[in-house]
Amino acid sequence: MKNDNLYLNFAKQRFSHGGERPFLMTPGRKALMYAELDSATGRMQSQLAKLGVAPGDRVMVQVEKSYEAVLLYLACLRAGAIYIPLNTAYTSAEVEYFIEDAAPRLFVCTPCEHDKLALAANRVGQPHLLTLDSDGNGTFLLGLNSLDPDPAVVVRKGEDLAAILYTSGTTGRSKGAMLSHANLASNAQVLHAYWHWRNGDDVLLHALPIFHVHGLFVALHCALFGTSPVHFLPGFDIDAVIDHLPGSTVMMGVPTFYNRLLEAKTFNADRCRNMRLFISGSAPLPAETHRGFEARAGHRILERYGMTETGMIASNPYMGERIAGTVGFALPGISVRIADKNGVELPHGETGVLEMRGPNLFKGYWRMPEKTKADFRDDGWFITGDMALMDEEERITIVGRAKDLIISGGYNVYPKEIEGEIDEIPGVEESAVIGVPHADFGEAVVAVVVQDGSRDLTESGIIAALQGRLARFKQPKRIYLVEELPRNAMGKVQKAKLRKTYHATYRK
Ligand code: MLC
Ligand code: AMP
Repeated sequence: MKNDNLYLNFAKQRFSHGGERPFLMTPGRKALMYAELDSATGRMQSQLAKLGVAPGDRVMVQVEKSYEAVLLYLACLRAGAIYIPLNTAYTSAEVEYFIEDAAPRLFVCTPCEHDKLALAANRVGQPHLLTLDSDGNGTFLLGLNSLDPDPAVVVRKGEDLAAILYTSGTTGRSKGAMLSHANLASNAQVLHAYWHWRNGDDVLLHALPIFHVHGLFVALHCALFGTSPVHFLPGFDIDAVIDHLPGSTVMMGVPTFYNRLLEAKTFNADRCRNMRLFISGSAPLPAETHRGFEARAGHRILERYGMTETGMIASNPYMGERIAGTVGFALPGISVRIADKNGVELPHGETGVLEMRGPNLFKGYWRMPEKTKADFRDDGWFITGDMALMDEEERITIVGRAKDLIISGGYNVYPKEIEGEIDEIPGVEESAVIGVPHADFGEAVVAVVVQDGSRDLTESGIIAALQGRLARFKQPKRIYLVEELPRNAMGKVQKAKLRKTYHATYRK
C-alpha cells in the first residue's frame, strides 16, 4: 500500500542527497546531523508507541525551541500521531482549554511548567504529562537509547491528519485547524521550487518560534526538502541574527525582524554578502521597511502571504519584480479569487474578500463543524477574511481585514477574547480592544474601558488583573479609561472611530 506519510517525503530527499551535512546548528550545542535524523526520530517513534500513542492520537507540545522539539515533531509524523504545538507564552489557564478540546494522549511541556500544568491536566483528565527542556533533557527522553531506532514509518493516506494548529477566532474561542500530510507536503514542495531552493547549498537562518506555520512548516520544511543546514537560534536576538547572517543564504521572518534589523547600527550590506533571499510574512510588511531594507542591505525582501488554515497562498516572484506592499501571485496549483460578501467573483481592481482553494487547504476545524461550514462556500472555496484586490496581471495586494483581528509582531490577537477577559474584571462595565500602529510590532494591542462605578479602576490595576489569564503578547500595552464607547445607530461599537482616536499612541 502506498504510504503518503510526510516524513517519507523528507527521508527520500535526504537519502538522494547524501546526508552527511548538519541539519540543526544551535550556538553552544553540537550540530544535529542529517545522518542522525532517522535513528533519532525512530527512537522517539518507539517511545511514543511505548507510551501508548497510536496513529490518530494527538500529541500536544508546549516546549522551548530545541533539536529534540523538532525531532519530536518528525517522530509524531512517523508514528501517524497528530502533532499540536502550543505557543510557549500561553498560560496554564489557556492551555487547559486546549487540553480539554483536543484530548491529547500525551502532553509534553517544559520542566518548569510541569507542576502548574499537572493541576490543569488533572482537572480535565489528561493521562501522560512528560517534560522536555531546551538543552535536550526531560522525562520524555528517558530510556530512549535502549529503544528501537528503526520502527516502520506508519502508513498514512494523504488526507490523514499530520497536525492541528490552534488559531484564535472572532468569537473568542480558539479553533484547531486540521492539516493533513498532503496539505503540508504540497505546500512544502511548491515553496521549495518557487523560491529556487538550492539543495545542499542553502543555509537557513531560523530565529522564528516553531509552534506556528511560519517557523515550523514554511521554514523547516523548505530546509528538510533541500537537506539544508539551519542556524537554529533560540529566538530573535538581534546580535545573534546579525552575527549569523554572513554564514547564511536565506532568512525568513515576520516584519518586526526587518524593522529591528533596520534599527541596528551594525546591520549593513557586507553582513548580507552571502544572502540570496530574505522572506517576510505573517503580517503586512510596511513599504518603508521594504525600501529602507533595499537601500541598506541591497536586497529586495520577498513578501509572501498565508494563513494557518492554508499554509502559503501567494508569493512575490523569485525572479520577477518584487513590489513593496503587494504579496505577489497565487502559488502554482492554488486558486485565488476576490469575491463580494456572497462569494461572487469581482472584476480586477475591485476590493473584496480573498477566497482560495488548493491542495494546501485544511480539512476543517477540529470538532467544530459549524465553524468550518461558516468559513467555506458551498462550492468548496475557503473564505480567508482578508480584504484584497488583484490587478490585471493577477498580482495580489492585501488591503485590510474583514475579520476583527490584530497582528502584533506576527502573533494574532482576537479582540473578542481580550474583551471577554477584561469584562470579567470587577468594576468593568464594558471594553473595546483595538490595534494601533506600532513601529516595532506593526500593531499594538490597546483597550478602551468603561467602568461600572462600583470601584475605582486604574490602567495598572487592569493590566495586573490580566496576569496569568492571558499570554503576555495578548495583553493590552495601554488601557484608556473612558466614560462611554462610541456607537453607531445600531448600537455597535465603532472601532474605526476608536482606532482613529488612539492611532498616535506610539507615534515617536
Ligand atoms: C513578545 N512580546 C510581544 C510580542 N512578542 N508583545 C506583543 N507582540 C508580540 N509579538 C512581549 C513580551 O510579552 C514581553 O513583554 C516583551 O514583549 C519582550 O518579550 P521578548 O520575548 O523579549 O520579545 P521578543 O523576543 O523581542 O519577541 C518579539 C518577536 C516575537 C517579534 C521576535 O514576538 C516573534 O518571534 N514573533 C514571531 C511570531 C510568528 O512566528 N508568527 C507566525 C505566525 S504563522 P513583557 O511586558 O513581559 O516584558 C502565520 C501564518 C503566516 O501568521 O502567514 O506565516
Ligand atoms: P494566522 O492565523 O496566524 O495564520 O495568520 C494569518 C493572517 O496573517 C492572514 O489571514 C493575514 O491576515 C495575515 N498575513 C499573513 N501574511 C501576510 C502578509 N504578507 N500581508 C498581510 N497580511 C498577512
